[in-house]
Order: sequence, then C-alpha cells, then structure tokens
Amino acid sequence: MIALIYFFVLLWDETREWGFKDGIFHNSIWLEQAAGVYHREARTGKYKLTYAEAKAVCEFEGGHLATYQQLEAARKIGFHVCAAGWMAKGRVGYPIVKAGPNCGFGKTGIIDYGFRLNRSERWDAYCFNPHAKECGGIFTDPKRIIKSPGFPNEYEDDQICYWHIRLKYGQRILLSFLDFDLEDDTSCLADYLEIYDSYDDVHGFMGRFCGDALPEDIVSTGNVMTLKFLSDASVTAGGFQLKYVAVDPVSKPSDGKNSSTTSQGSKNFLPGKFGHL
Ligand SMILES: [Ca+2]
Repeated sequence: MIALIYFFVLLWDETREWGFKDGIFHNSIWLEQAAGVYHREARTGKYKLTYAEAKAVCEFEGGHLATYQQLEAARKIGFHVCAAGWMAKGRVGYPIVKAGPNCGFGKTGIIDYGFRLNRSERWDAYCFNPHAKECGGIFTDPKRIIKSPGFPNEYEDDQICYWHIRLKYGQRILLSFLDFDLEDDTSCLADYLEIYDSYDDVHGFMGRFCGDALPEDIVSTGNVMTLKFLSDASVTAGGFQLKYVAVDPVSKPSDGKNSSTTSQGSKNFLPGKFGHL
C-alpha cells in the first residue's frame, strides 16, 4: 500500500514537472531559458572545461556561471540535465528533476560535488544569462514559423535561444529557411544557429550557420529536432526566419522526396558552413 502511494506520488510529481501534452512527452529544457540558466559543454565534448574555461564560456555568451541557488531555482521548474558542470565559486553539480538509476544516484535535487579544490578538473558549465530575451520553446504543431528574437528587427547581443520541435512518433521535420542574416565570421563562433537531430544540443549535430547565405533545407531523421541560436557581445544583424513542416511517414508519391531521402539528404547539408573549414 505504501509502495502504491509512493508510486502515485512519483507519477503525480513527474506529470506535474514534465508532462504529456498531445501524446508527446515534454521535458522542460526551454524553462532553463525562463530561469536564465543553461547547460554548456565544450565544443570538443563532455567534461572538457576547467573552471577558468567554464567561466570564460559563460562570459563570452553574455552571462556568468550560475550560482547553486540559480541552478536550484531552474531545477524547481523542470531543468534536468545529466551532466556535472561548474557553478560559481568553483562548485560542481547538476540538476535532477526525475530520479533515475543512470543519473543522480536515484535522487532528485542538485547532485552536489561541492567546492572543488582542484580548479583544473574538467566538467561542463552551468551559465546564467540575465540579458537573454524570452525566446525558444517546445513546438508540437505540425508546422510553424520560427524567428530570431525581435525579427524582422535585428537581434540583440548576448542572446541564447533553444527551440525544440517534437512531432508525433514516425513523423520527420522539414526545415526551410526563409530569411537568414547573422554576423559573419569564418568559423561561426560569434553568432550562430545550430541544428541538432535530437532532443538536446549535445547529440546529433547537423550544422552551424552564420553569415547571409540561405542554408539549404534540412530534414530530421526522427520526430525531434533542436535549434540553438546564440549571439555574442557585439555586432548584430538582421536575424532569421524559417519554417518547419511535419513529414508524415506514409507520404503520397508527390511528397516522397521529403520522406525517403532523409539520411542521404542529411549528408548534403550536414557540414553546414562550419563543416567547410
Ligand atoms: Ca554578434
């Protein structure tokens, strides 16, 4: 009986924190934006940042390392990341909303590794960016327009936005760019739009784009996709506007091009501008 009550409480807690809507399971990565907190790893991969580097990454993006309290505030509204990162003052930890055997030792809360004596240890980073505008979100509609913050006006400095597109199981996502103008630099390190073929901005990297060339269409391999827009501390541009549409698994012959060439189609645009370097 007690186990049953415990199960019910867990279930209630989970649906409250995470939730199903339209048959699609949501986590709450967009809420990190609402709380101003987000997770960053090095471009070279997981657990590659020293304390000084983690601090520099957050400052480059217009913020600073999140405090334990800021991370906990974000966690309380659903911010869940299974990766330890530096916080302010050399503390390391990660926020767990949903208890699981593979992450957080089955606990919820901030999994706290404490203040590290060795600042050369390598972890990820938790940044807090008070300047970022509300942007991004989780979209489950079969089609939608996505715009940079303020579009058609220029975007501002120090912005970071995440859009997660989550369609019905079996559907894929076709992205088409309508307008595109971001600060141009050879490796797109200043301002960029990144596309990921996954739930997060760690896996399934498909391309990083900047400058004013209109990227080609992009098709996901599954029913989820993540877009990340970041602007640094100087020089803005016109921004971007793109649309996505759901591609149904069983398409009419006229739609066959979109639904049957995904993996090959992916290879055509996979490198993005970044990959040409
Ligand atoms: Ca810029």
